Amino acid sequence: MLITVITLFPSAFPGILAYSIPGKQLGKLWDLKTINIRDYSDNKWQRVDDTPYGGGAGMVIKPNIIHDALTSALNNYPGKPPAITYMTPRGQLFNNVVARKLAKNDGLIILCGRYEGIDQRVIDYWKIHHNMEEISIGDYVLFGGEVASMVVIESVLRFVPNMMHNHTSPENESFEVRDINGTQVDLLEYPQYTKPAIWHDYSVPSVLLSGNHLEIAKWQIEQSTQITKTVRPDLWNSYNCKKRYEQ
Ligand code: 6GU
Repeated sequence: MLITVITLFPSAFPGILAYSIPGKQLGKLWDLKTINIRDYSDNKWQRVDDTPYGGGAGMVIKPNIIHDALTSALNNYPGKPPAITYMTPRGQLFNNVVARKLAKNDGLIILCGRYEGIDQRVIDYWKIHHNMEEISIGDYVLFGGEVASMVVIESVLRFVPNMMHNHTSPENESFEVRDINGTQVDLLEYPQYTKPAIWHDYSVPSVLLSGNHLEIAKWQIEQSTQITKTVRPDLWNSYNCKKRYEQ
């Protein structure tokens, strides 16, 4: 999978993505390219933004500059068109379902905005002509899309075939817990323990030392259930609705 990030801060990449499993597979199962928006500036001062029509604070990145950067990114994908996303707090909420869908593409272009935003016309144009999708990673505002793009890249990479072999599969972590029958359930992950068996007066739950795999699996699902009910009643509700629907 070739991922191209369009940003004003290309030196921020690969950043954390150079570590751990993504880092090990960088150049093998996936590649990362950055495009500096400033390289597509239309003036000798290398400015990319201007004051907003209608007034107000902040600056807006000009549409022609973003268009040229996106066009140049797209030219690196001669085959099947890549998925194109624009990182913005105004986008659809990112989650594992979106990550799995993006991972089905051989290519991904991620546009990162900064400042107050990007001229709406180039957003509209790329949504209409190239299926660009606006994605938000949560209900808070960041200074720019760069950190959000790394969040998206990490979670997408976990669904790229062969990325996780010999490591924890993405199928048994939070939101992807399996029940006793091996069916995937949308609950938070149960707690994990390792040696020593006793630490600061805290014991590892005794069932985990029992060797009884059925009892251990039942305990883990019970933990997932309790944690989800308490911390994420919204997830617990949709889990129950889905279960009822499937019956
Ligand atoms: Cl994708 N970008 C920015 N700038 N802020 C955000 C976001 C994205 N998602 C949540 N907040």
